[in-house]
Amino acid sequence: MTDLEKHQRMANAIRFLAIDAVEKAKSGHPGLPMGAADIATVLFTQFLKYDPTAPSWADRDRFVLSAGHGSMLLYSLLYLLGSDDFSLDELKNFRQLGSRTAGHPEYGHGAGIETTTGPLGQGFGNAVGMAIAERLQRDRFGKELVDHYTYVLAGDGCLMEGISQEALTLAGHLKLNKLIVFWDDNGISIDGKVEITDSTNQQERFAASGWNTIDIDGHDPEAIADAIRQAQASDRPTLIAAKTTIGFGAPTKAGTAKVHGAPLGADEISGTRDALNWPHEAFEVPSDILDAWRIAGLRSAHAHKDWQKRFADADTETRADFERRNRGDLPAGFTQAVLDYKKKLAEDQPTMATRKASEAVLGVINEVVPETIGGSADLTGSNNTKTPQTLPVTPDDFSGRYIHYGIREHGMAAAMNGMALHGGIIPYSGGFLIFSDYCRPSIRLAALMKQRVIHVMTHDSIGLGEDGPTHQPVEHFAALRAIPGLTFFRPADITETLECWQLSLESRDGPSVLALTRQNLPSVRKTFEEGNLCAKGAYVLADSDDEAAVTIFASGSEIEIAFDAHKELTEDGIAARVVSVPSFELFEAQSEDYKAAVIGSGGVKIAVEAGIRMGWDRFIGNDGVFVGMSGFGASAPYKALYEHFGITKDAVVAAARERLGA
Ligand SMILES: Cc1ncc(C[n+]2csc(CCOP(=O)(O)OP(=O)(O)O)c2C)c(N)n1
Repeated sequence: MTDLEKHQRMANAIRFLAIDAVEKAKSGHPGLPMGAADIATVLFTQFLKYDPTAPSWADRDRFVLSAGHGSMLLYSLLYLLGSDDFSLDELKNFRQLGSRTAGHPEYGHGAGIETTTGPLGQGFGNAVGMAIAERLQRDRFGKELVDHYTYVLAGDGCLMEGISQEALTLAGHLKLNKLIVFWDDNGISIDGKVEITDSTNQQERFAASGWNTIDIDGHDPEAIADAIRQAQASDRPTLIAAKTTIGFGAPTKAGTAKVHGAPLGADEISGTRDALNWPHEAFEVPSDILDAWRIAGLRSAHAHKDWQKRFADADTETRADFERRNRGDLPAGFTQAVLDYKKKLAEDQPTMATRKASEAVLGVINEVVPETIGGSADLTGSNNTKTPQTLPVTPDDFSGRYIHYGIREHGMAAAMNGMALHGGIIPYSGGFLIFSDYCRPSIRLAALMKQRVIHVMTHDSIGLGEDGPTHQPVEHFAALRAIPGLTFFRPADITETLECWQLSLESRDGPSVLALTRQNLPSVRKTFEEGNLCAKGAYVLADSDDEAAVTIFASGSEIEIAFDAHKELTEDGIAARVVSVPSFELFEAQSEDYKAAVIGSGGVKIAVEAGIRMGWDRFIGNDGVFVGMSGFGASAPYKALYEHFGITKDAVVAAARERLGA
């Protein structure tokens, strides 16, 4: 058997596992694995530094299947290489409940799935973050410990999605030369030929943003290997445009949209077996080919051993720091630093916007947590995410800790996911809360993947004032609270901001959004509390001596209004409480007893929040009073807006009186 024949048979093993699994599941996407099998075979058997016996080895190369619908490509590769998680039975269970082999690759289902993909373009965005993380870690720990590539397989769909523009321009600007993207250039998507909808010259597009580009026949193993070698030597990220035939080998469907996302059917499968000379039963890989794959799977064992030696030779402090960061543990001094600062705040009682509060808190955090990497989507001065510890990262210097992401919210959020997935880094960034809409697809995936990414989102309501309704979040609190697994925080003052930051950092298995104000807020937490009160999600901030006739629930900037109303009601002899609600999600996680006590059984219930009512009935019931927004905001100084929309102390007091008949 010549080398070429061997290569082709190894690639055919991928093709037929994909064909057979899709056929058995009666759904799935055989076209991409069949078309990209040659690329994957060359990459995984000759280049990818990946040891299936140590799949979480920190210095492995990352492979991201951005075109997640081609999931059977990845599952087949992992099975063939000898991964414990991807047995033949798992492949036979493709797309079934509880299998590791979900319709699209899902992070956490099995080792070797580096990220969840399916929403096209996301994987590419994640990979940019992984490549950034690699450069950052290499700068900190040296080439001896961190030196790996990030490979991506992207389809036409990934490159058509807008996120790809943000991802590729950021990667080109930062000269992420260890990022290597294969474009599976098969000219087909679901509706038919790509030419019916797009006529971009992708190579010119990438080249214009500082990429190295190479075009090859994606079925020629030598050309693929040469391209990877050239890419590895490049001082820029590389796009390898690989011309392929979707559904390669299928006699009547190859090269057409028919093979993109449906089982081939018995006749076509039999024709493909003949055409590719693969006379084996479904799911059968002949032993010589399986052996060849398993041997390829052993290829990186040496590299892994060598790395282990280098790691053992590193000094104790470096080893401990590297391991701690990769485990995701916070440094020992973190909790004490938070408490010390909280004590100081209880004494100082500063009045400031929570975005400024966040900056002050970050100054404390960044001093003791060296793995935070900050950033902003061109709103650094507004988001207050930069501190003295975080010097900018530049294309030629990754010793900094601050990324100027540019006006690329979606690319930023996707890259942050990739940085968190890579490990060793806690990414946080800044943007306007209104543009959480531009980050939402990636935030949702961070929640699905349980990744610790922290989004500082400022200018969180009509309180931002003059910029008007295009910039004023109204439905965003509710929309973010709706994402399962995301913790949405709206702190009321600097102490709550500190506590919410602490919770975000300690929340290792999920993303957080901190919604912060532009306008100044007084300190409402008057005494030092060792415990983190915000951890309960909602808590009684101001109580009444007698049983409360009125309970006012509020979050963030509206706590001030709640406080003023509480004062007036109390002075008038009406027993009232204020409940601060920094996080709906954390409140829901409390015991039933606690929740019942905070909500209270009787009395008038009023919620005040400069957003829509959705979600607040949980606290105030259907018959509670909501003082907030019911439509879009307007452009005016913020105090005028609060008056105009009736979100005032007087409105709260009047509603309470009316209900009480007092
Ligand atoms: C954001 C997003 N929009 C739409 C889809 C649905 N979808 C899945 S695959 C696909 C076509 C992709 O075409 P291409 O990348 O060329 O893949 P190929 O046909 O080569 O398999 C579409 C529209 C998706 N997964 N993600």
